[in-house]
Amino acid sequence: MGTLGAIMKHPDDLYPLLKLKMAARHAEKQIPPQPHWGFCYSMLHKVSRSFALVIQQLGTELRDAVCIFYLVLRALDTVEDDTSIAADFKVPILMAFHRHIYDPDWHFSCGTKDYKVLMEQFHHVSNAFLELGRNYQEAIEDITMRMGAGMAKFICKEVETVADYDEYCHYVAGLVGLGLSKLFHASGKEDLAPDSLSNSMGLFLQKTNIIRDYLEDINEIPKSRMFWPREIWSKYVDKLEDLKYEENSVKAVQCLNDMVTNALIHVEDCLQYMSALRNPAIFRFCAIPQIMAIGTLALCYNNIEVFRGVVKMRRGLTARVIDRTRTMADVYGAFFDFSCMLKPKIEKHDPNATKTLNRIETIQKLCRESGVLSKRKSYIIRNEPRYNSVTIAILFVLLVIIFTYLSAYRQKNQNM
Ligand code: IN0
Repeated sequence: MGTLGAIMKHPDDLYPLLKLKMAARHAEKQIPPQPHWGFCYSMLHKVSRSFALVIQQLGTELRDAVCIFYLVLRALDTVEDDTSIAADFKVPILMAFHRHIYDPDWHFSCGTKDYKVLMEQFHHVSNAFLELGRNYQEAIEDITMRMGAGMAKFICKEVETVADYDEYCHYVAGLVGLGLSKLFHASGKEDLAPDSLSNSMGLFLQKTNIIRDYLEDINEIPKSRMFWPREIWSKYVDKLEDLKYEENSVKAVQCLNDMVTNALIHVEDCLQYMSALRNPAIFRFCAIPQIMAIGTLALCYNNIEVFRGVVKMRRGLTARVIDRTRTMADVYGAFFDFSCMLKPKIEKHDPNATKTLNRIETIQKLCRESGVLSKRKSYIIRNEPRYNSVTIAILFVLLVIIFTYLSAYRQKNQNM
């Protein structure tokens, strides 16, 4: 559906979408003048549009540290993902990456598109890293070292069991949670969170990505590695790629539901982690991706489209999440709404129905017990589009602008 069609169907999205667009414009104008920082922030905007906006709202010192942490991790990821590099060449690079970040003369060409530029111009990231406070540097170095070693371990190892799956997700995402908690603590704005909660924050996001990206990953040429654990998919099919064939639709959806149920286990820890945050900007930075994740899981659950195309939250809903997430009440509200969206999709005959239902009801109970669920706008999509007066006014102004522009354009052409 085109943007206009989507807006007509969800008119409430219009205002947050416009606000997001203006915020993106504003953020892009604020790129620092120094070449190394300029490179880092424009790269951040290129590789992660909406996330870059939320990083932008952190105070300067923490924002710089998170920006560099994000780019170092993206670079490590680019090395891990590049299937054209032989394993015995890749492993030493991953293992030594935490030392390379101190060396502006080091660079390694790999990856494609924006990631290729990031790798080729990595000296800018190193130069910016060297300007960070020592506490920030130590946190980034430590996590990069542990993540590189973990990635290296999994280069030659498949994800067989659910324990392997948790271990892999710990290396590539749980450690990001540990690292971020250290950066927040180093900024003096937060207490140091327990590692197990920080880990769960990363696992919930990463498992959602792995579920959502099934088709994209399985169809990648050259073949990319897959992270759905054999212990789960082998209950439904003989080969992981069989899930995408139409004749296996029933099994595919059951397997998908099993994976979603597995991811839901982390929600309790994530809510606990977020409820302990005190700084409003750090809170938003952490909460927005979490709400996007539960929203994506609610969309993916029992949805065969995961095996046919792209299942993503529409841009307008993302804009609404970014616009509205400020307090823990917003988080409980969103988790409650998306759990309510998922619950009626649970079918009695699904092999994991009882387990899924229990996990959803636990989440709903936690949200209800917070005592803050009343007085809020719901995320649940209504069937009938509802037009409020602000939306009608904005639509009217937009139509007048388009009409005026088209008339002026026609007049100009007639006069020529
Ligand atoms: C992230 C995480 C992230 C943000 C905030 C708190 C976190 C706590 C623990 C672990 C991770 C945390 O968020 C980003 C979100 C992101 O990049 N979104 C994309 C959209 C998308 O669909 O990918 C965007 O373009 O906006 C995230 O996914 N990861 C990440 C990486 C580095 C840092 Cl510093 C923070 C990646 C991952 C693998 C899930 C950890």
